[in-house]
Amino acid sequence: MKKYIAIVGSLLLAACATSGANQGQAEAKPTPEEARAFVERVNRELQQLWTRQATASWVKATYITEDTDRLAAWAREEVMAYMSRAVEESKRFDGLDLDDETARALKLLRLSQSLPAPSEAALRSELALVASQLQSIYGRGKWCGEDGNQPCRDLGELSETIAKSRDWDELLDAWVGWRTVSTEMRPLYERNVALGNLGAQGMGFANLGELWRSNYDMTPAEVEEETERLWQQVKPLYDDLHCYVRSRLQAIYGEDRIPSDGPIPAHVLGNMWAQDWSNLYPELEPFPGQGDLNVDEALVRNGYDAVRMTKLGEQFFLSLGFDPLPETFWTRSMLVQPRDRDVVCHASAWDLTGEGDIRIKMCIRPTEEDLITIHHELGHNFYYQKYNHLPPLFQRGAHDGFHEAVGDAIALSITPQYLHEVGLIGEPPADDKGLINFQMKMALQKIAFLPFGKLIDQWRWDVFSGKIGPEEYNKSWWELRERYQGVSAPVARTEEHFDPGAKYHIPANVPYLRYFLAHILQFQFHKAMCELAGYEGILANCSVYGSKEAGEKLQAMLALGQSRPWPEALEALTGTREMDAAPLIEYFEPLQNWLKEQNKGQSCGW
Ligand code: X8Z
Ligand code: ZN
Repeated sequence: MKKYIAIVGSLLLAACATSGANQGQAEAKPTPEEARAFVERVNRELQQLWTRQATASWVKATYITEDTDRLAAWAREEVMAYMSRAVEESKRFDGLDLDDETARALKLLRLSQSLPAPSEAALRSELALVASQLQSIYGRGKWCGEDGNQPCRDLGELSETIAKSRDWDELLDAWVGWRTVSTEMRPLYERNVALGNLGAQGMGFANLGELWRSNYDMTPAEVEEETERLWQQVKPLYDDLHCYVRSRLQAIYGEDRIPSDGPIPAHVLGNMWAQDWSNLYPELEPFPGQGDLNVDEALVRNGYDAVRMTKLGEQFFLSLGFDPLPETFWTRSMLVQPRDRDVVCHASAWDLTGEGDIRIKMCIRPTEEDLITIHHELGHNFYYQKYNHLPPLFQRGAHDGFHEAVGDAIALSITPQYLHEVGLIGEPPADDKGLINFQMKMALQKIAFLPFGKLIDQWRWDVFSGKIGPEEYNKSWWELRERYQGVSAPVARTEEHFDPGAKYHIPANVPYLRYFLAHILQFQFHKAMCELAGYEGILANCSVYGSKEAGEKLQAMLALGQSRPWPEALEALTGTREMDAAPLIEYFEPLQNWLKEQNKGQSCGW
């Protein structure tokens, strides 16, 4: 690292001296060979720097203290500084006629940080610390009651209340309580936005949102159009689901609390952010008693612990022909919440070295939700393994939505029949009633999520561009929640609060469009793999467990990493180059027909 600073320093110095001394003489034009050598060096140095950053970041996320905050911030600062310099240096090659691979690597270099820093050292360290602190506030967050006299509860415990309680006030207390944690983030977040924008400008983008939207092999404007197009494809299905759920909740909480023509209060949907409604399934089950989908109970009854649940997930990937996870995955991952310290429980997958030290960090509980999340996280890990042979700058998903979609696509194969075969539930009924029940559960996860997945970055793009100023952070947030999700704040919110910060990805600065795209893509992957597996029948009932044909094509797609534009990767598995919600619509067709019947005579919408 030190060596590299010296080299860059002398290069810059040399350039200044030359232009000063040889007025009028053109500087030697760099050659494509130099560009290639530059990329090779950056790849080598990045692997080392990223390993240091990931290591510090892992320790901090699994052991939050002021000290680990600082250590992680320093490591991040080092990477940020390197990146600013490398990008500056790479500008020499602008306009050169380069081979595809080198040109792509240079482009990705500017896009590889979701939070680039300003080049001024003081601002860079400020940003690194702000970013680290925002995450830690989230990770440490607890609610101990209005006067601090309730037993303190962390996000896991508060989420459990939101999932299980049907008591209006108890739900409200947990919902409001968690949002007291994010109020102190507001000034830090403002700095995060201002400094992140400066960093993005240094990389050649108008603001950070433009940088994020530039990583899809399309223009930022095309990304917005594409997202809107996909949303319009699925919105009718969301509207049908919303209508049905609202009327059923009305039966529980009364018409004065759940008005017939308005949005649904956000705290009664079974999830802290109202992004996944499947915890309401017992109340919303279309045909009560037709098929037993209670996996939570079965996991407990069968003595599943975190390791066994994770092994079950690994087994699915092995059945498709993937290589097993390395031994170190099992010894170094954090699978359960430690009892003696604060950690960031939000599930994540890690690749610490770019060459095999892969892990997950998760506070696993024996629930179906966590079993699915394990498959989601393992999807990231198996992706890492498949592209580890590539240079570090290409060790990414074809786009970030691909990375998020892999594990989810596999989890779509966790059908009632599959669950039965692994001994977790009884024989599923073969009739339509069983199918509609199962589809309802899936829709409460997948369809409920879609508008949420879209609006998070809708909000951030406008925040980064300055269209939404700090004085209306919360107001604009709730406008979007209402417009897209048809969900409202259950009590008045003000600009004292900072409700966006109550969602992990805002303080952690993780772009969110990826999850929206993943929710579309995973159905494309699923359909393609089912066809490869030779499956014929209702898409929702297909499980590709054991199909080497499906596994082979999936692995071929993953092995491309980000070395090629994403349509090529998509084509490798699905034969198409477009993102398309048609497979999702097809998957849910039986349920959508059923919902339309149920909603007859209702006034839908909000
Ligand atoms: O953050 C995640 C994963 C880690 S990449 C657990 N997800 C989003 C969320 O929790 O909000 C998965 C679904 C959406
Ligand atoms: Zn993920």
